[in-house]
Amino acid sequence: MISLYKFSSRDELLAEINMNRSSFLKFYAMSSFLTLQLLLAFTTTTVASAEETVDETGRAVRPNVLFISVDDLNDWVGCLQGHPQAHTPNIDRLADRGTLFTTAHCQGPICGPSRSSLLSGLYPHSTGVYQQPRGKALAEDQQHFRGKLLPEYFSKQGYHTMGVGKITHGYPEKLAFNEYGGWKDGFGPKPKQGRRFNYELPETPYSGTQTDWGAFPKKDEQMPDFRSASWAIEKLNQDYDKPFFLAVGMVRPHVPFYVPEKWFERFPLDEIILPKVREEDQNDIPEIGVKIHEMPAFPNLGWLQQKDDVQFKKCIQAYLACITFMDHQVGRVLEALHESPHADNTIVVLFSDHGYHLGEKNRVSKHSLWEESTRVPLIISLPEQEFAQTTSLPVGLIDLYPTLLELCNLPPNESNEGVSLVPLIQGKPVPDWRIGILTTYAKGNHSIRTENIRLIRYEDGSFELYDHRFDPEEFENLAGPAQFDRRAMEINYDIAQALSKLMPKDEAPYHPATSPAPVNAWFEKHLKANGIE
Ligand SMILES: [Ca+2]
Ligand SMILES: [Ca+2]
Repeated sequence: MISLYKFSSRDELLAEINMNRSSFLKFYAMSSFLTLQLLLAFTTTTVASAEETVDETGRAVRPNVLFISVDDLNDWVGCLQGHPQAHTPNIDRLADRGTLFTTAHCQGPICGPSRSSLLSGLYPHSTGVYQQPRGKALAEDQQHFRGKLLPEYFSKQGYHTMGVGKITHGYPEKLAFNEYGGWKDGFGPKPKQGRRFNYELPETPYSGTQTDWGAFPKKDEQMPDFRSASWAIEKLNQDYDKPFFLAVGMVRPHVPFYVPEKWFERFPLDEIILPKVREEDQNDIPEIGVKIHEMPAFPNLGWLQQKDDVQFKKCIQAYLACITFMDHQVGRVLEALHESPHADNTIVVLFSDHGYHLGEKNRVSKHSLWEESTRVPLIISLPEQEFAQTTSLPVGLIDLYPTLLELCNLPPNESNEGVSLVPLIQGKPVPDWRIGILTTYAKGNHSIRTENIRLIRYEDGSFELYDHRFDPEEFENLAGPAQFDRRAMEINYDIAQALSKLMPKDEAPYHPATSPAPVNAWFEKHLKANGIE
């Protein structure tokens, strides 16, 4: 039985919004505050000349950056408590000495749009990269991307930039970095002759997937993430005559969920805790919401649940195993930094490009405007920071670009559309902080996430509205059909209207680099209608 919607008036909505505005950082230890101010002293220095590397106190004016990007990792990390069995001791330790952003969301819920947004500092609706780009075609775009990505900016400001593994999507890594360590084997290695262990692709005209799960290959050393970590460790053990920006792009837990057997052993199949799902969850969402989110090539809930959830359990087990494997590789890199001469002047940032559904909303995939797809882990740890802090103010990956420039005392990039997170890291009052953060999936279809509320607005004007204080799984669409009395419906409509004002009014046409391959029938029509064929 659904109770009346929780805002009884517009004043309560305003109160919600004001609560956002007046929220301050929640310190685990207030006594840490002064320490943090001291740590951050360097960020308040005016921009120094390229030659100056330390200030009068010997502190690095231009600290190094270790930029760890994880692929398709949702909130199943210990510090975000997205799954009770998630085991990520290394990421959690980083959060213990950094700022953990608990309401962090991607700007595009698939790789290409998310990465092109965070690396360019531009929203998808500004560049038109709403869907995956073809090949490396974004390099042809002089206006938004060519020479303008975050590591390229650092390079122009005198940094030595290095990258390894998956960082860009649709843009050549060799252009993006001064030194690129490669990404051999892509999302593999994979069994011979296209063999799969658990999931066979169904017959469908739509985009396929590498989705499958199993214990493979035999050794960690065969995994791209192991090699990426080793390359990064080697780089951390070298000396540099310039500050460095080192990007490490982990590919697990991206599909296929393959890692060596030993990573599965921690998660016995009969002990696996399944995520909360409802078979009829999509009954209360608008028709376009069902169609836009259909994934015919991907596993659905019915398939996962057959024979007493056997594949459901295996899928969760494998995703958890992949996360712990990836966390171990991250741990190797962090340990190397800790042991290196760069430990006391390197900022560490760790994030995922978007989240992932594991059965929720009838899907094992990203590609959605719901919480599981949009929420990401985001941690920023300053040099020598020894304590944890969290903030639940809404932030986005788009904020990374201006944040890192400010933390490194580099001049701001005027084209950046995100907001520097430095005031949040410094614990300053931020009365004008944004109310909600935007995610876009297909032109004209957006979501706004505040600290407590998610609004989705589709291109036909229909809404979904969720209140996370009472419904963290987004089961109850409060803008759903006829579930409320008239008064509640009116109030919900007002809230949706108010929040939808935060969505973009002007949207760029689809980028010419957009790949024409549709994931479903809705996208087939939509892309054609937008001139992408
Ligand atoms: Ca991804
Ligand atoms: Ca529902």
